[in-house]
Amino acid sequence: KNSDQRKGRCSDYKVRFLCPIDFCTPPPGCWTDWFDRDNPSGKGDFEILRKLHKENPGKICNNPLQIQVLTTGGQPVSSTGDIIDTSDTEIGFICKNSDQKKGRCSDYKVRFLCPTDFCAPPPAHNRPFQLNGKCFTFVEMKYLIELPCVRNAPSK
Ligand SMILES: [Ca+2]
Repeated sequence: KNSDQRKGRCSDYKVRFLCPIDFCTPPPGCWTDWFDRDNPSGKGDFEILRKLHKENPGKICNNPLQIQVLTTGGQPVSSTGDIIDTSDTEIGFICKNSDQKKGRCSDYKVRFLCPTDFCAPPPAHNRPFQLNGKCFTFVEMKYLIELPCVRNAPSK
């Protein structure tokens, strides 16, 4: 406040903030769906990658790059005050009820960032399309190039 200063005026300041890693430019890849396989009713909330793999074949890559965890209500882990046992891309996520002062973990969901070779094919605007009998596609979402037209299998 200017009124707090002996010289009657503050200097002009600027600020910046350190953000969590998932705010920063992520490595190339794609996020899986959210998974919530367990509830904290037993020993805790166990969102174990090995079990998620078994229960959701083909839905999670074998070598995730990042894990993201939220409560099932969409709140960040830091908002719950829970002590987290494990949260990584090898084991997955573990919150043990016995670690909590209140005796019980919140219910969490997890998702994983997978490398691009696991991700879905490019979106529709990258697929070839026909115009006036010629075939084109966009490259790098910028350049329009002509392709030899490939005939689809004849319909019956
Ligand atoms: Ca859960």
